[in-house]
Amino acid sequence: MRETSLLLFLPIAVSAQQRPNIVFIMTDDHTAQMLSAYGNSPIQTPNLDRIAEEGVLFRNSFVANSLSGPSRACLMTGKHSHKNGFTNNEHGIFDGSQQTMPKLMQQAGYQTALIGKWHLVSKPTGFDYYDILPGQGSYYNPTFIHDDGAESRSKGYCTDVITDKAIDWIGNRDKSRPFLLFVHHKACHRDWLPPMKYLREYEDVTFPLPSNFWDCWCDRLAAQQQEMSIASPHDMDIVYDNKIYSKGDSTRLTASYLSMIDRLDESDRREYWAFYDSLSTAFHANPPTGKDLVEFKFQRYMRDYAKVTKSLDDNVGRLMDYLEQQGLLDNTFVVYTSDQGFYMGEHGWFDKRFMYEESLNTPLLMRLPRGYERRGEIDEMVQNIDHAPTFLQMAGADVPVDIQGVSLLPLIQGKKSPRKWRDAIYYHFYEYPAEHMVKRHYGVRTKRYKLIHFYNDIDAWELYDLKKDPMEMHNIYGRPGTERITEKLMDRLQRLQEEYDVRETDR
Ligand code: SGN
Ligand code: CA
Repeated sequence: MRETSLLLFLPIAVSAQQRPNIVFIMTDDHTAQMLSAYGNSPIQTPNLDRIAEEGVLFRNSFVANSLSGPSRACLMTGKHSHKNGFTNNEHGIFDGSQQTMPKLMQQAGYQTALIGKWHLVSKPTGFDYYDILPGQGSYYNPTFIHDDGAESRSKGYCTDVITDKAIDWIGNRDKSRPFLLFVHHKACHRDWLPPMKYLREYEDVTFPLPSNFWDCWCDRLAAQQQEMSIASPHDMDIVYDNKIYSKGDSTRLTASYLSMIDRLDESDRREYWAFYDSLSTAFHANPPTGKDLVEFKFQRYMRDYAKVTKSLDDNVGRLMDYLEQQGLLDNTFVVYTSDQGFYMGEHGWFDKRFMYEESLNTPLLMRLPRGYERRGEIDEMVQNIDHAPTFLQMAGADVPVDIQGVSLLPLIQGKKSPRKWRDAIYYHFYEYPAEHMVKRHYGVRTKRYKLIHFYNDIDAWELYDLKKDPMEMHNIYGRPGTERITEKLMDRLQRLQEEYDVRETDR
């Protein structure tokens, strides 16, 4: 059964003109370990931190299916993947004729716009305006598809361009109605091509290795069979991912890499090559091997990811400043999140997909509009299917009963959380066999425990006690003493599957 008690919280009574605007900023693959407000980041993100300082930070913010397209479909519908139909990037085409949150927001009188990554293949529906990247888009001089179907190449770095376009849209909007604007960045997606102005940033930083960087995945079968390890030359490609290259070198991803750099203007291209040529020359003069090579790849990965993230942080600040200058900030709900979390070397990995903490979590910060009193950290478990009902309730619209998420307004309206909140979340990952080879799995996470079932190709269960083992290094499934908790979690999982109407055929 859905948590009906949460539906009893009614939106605060506000007149049509006062209804808050909503700016939803979503990045790609930006993870909480690289956002300083979360406390453990090796880089500073002052503009993002400011959102948390002036608003709220969610400690336990999760996705329903840790992959771009599926996350976006969950966002647009407020439903789990098996209900919105977009279960994986490789075979998905979003059915835009279904009920979506943007359409419902339009009906409630909001103007809606989407700028940046879309990734749902079909034409966006429910938007008064859109300007989207084709597929994953490009970092350099990116091409956009406009809502009239025309395509054109913009000049500049993708994160700057998307922010410029968002600012332009806000400036030119219909000022008589509230708005909902989705600003969807490509940053910080693979392969982490830096903006020219930060090409040389972080080069003197040595990033600490996560404590479980050399994980052997000994008691975890699916983890042993993934293809997202920094160590593996096949998974993390020295040319494509690490940008270490000399004439004549070629890997399976060299052509993709070169085509992305070719998009740069000539002078930038020269500067780009001058910088990475010098790194490549130093590498080839004294090539590291074994563990040294793996650590070298980790440092290169971290540095480039950090450069991309710094420019993202700048641009979030720029958008916030603009809202402030326009006098819009006080009546705008600003949400910052990512389509999922990411591994920054934990378990020896990059990428996402697994139901383990780093990729199940996604950052979530909010700056609240006038009248919403909550500040500081929120510990309750929330999920990306919750945005749709939250926006609808904030707009004073009804939340259709088939929406599976719950509105977050009870968590942000008052000074404290309500006494009752969800005690478990459901997760399901489908994209297999596919790139990175993470097997299909579903599971349940409670405040303290996580139970996962890898159900195709292998039939393996995993159980973690997150209090004793926050890095998920010890699969205690089947160990003596875990019988009672296993039984309870199995039962909770089954009840969640019933509540969300997951059928055998949905696997
Ligand atoms: C690309 C990347 C993958 C990544 C997927 C999905 N490979 O295929 O590493 O997992 O996107 O990412 S690349 O060679 O093209 O860089 S998602 O965030 O869009 O779901
Ligand atoms: Ca992503």
